[in-house]
Amino acid sequence: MREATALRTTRSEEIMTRAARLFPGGVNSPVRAFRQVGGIPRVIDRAAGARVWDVDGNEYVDYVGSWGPMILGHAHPDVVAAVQDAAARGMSYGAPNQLEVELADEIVAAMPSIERLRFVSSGTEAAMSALRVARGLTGRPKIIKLAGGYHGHADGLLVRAGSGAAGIGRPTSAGVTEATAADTLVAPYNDLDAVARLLDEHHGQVAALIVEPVAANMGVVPPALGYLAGLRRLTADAGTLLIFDEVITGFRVARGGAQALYGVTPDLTVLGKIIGGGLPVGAYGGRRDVMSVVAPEGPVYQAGTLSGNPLAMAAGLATLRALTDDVYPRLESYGSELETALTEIIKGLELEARVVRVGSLLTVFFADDARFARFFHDMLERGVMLPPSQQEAWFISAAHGGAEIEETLAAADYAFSEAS
Ligand code: KE4
Repeated sequence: MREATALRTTRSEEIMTRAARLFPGGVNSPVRAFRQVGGIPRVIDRAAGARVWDVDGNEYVDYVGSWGPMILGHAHPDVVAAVQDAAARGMSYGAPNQLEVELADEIVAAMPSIERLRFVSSGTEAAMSALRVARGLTGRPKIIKLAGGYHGHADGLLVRAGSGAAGIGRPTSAGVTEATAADTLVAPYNDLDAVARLLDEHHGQVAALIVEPVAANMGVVPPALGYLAGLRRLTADAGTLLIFDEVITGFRVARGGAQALYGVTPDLTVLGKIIGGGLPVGAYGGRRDVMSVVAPEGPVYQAGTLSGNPLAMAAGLATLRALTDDVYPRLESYGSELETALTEIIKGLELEARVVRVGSLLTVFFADDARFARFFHDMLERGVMLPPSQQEAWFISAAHGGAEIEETLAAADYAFSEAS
């Protein structure tokens, strides 16, 4: 492992100075700004396998993985070649193409609950559209989300739990009206009674409940035993559609996603990240009858200039085809070894921290953000790039192997001792 010398960040600083003049917070997505951890965001120059290099030439073992898409590792040769081939045939047609059909076939084969789907260009678009389908199909106005669940930045989903644990939502963002937020009900995650109460209080009013079947936007929080099956039962009894937001878990926790891992079938599934192989893709899909309400077949309108873009389809298709059966046991084995070793270090130091993992998603929870920030920078200085937020998951890829876990644990040995 490289001794921690203060890494050169000259070029990152120069570029971030220009970026600050051009973008709010100098970034195109807030979490990249390092606001929770402080310091200079590293400007990435290139990535390959399990590693990224910043513009100052510093190398890092990467656990951001573009927030999930890079499950094969960066610049996988099959994916790069597929995108190059597609680009040479034209960047975008705005017309049906064979690649979107091929990718949809792979998704439908992996997730039988999806009989038909629609591609869009982000997870946000997919979640927003799935909720519109549910409202269009049921004619009901309300939706339920779980506190701490993140489903993209559509207005009705930027809502936190209002006063008390469950009830009418309150906007989490300026620009979202109270009226919009009022149609979003919020319950604590892993609390079936709170959901039952909301469905009862708003009888016949709730179009859908949307849930991350493994929460990964408050750090990794697995569903309590029976929770997902309980949601399935409660929503079915209430005539409410159950939407699994599998933007992170889809093709990650299993090829068939969390719905396969936990054996619970949603009415609609929201996908993104991995199915685009790093290019902008989202999708929503479900039973034939549910999706029949979507234009041009039905009255629910949804459209997109770059939906089904051939390059994005090619990247997603190459990714899913490379996600062969042997990949998941490898992800599980790396994740398990990392979790065990990190837990051992924490125990030895009697540190107030704990590791939570589901497959290749892992979070180290600290008692407070300050300790997390210190840990983050101690790891960064030692060549390990973690998500710069305590509310995110570490994303392990199939390219992570012996060298990466050795460097990660050597850095963690030091960083945990500093945090203790
Ligand atoms: P996008 O619109 O960012 O493609 O997807 C939104 C979304 C939907 N559902 C889940 C479960 C998600 O995790 C996300 C986006 N994830 C975040 C990080 N956890 C993206 C990173 C970012 O916002 O920059």
